[in-house]
Amino acid sequence: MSFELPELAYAYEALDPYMSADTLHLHHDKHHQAYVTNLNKLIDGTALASKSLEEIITTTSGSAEHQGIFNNAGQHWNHILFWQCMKKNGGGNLPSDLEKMIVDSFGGYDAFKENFIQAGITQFGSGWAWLIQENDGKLAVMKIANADNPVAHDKHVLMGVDVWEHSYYVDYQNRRPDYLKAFIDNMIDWEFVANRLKK
Ligand code: MN3
Repeated sequence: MSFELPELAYAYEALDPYMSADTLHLHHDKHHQAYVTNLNKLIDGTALASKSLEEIITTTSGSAEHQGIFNNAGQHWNHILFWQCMKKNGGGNLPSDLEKMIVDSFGGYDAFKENFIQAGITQFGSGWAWLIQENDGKLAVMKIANADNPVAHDKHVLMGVDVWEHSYYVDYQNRRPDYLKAFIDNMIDWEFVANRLKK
């Protein structure tokens, strides 16, 4: 089986001005495509070629020999979710079940937002910030470096944001905090996030 780049569910202009069409073309069509192309090349003819993306990630996690496969598979998974977390006219009110869980877990929506933005800011270099649901049902924020992936840590992700420079430099230059704030306030598809809650 070979992996394919999924099309975006929205137009390249849909997130403008918070994430420009230029950024989406570069990030989706070039960067994400490169992860998919590299992954397919690296697993071709190996036992991994018949595995699911999640199986490839968990199988290759921590293996120095399979670092390249892990990186490209992890980034393919991360980006698939990232694109789904956003929509045109995103942000705004949260579905009530998700809002209640955020208040219960963080003390309030503002505290969650501060916590999530700080995770994104303090991820040194490249990486990701995630909102996850722990096994006890509570929500938490986690950050991971580079191409690491929440599946490899057995974490259930609700949503996440790419803080590699390719995700924001065209639109925000070095202002990563502004990008993170715009992601939360203007880009997140909260219905999609709420639908990922484990009941
Ligand atoms: Mn990226």
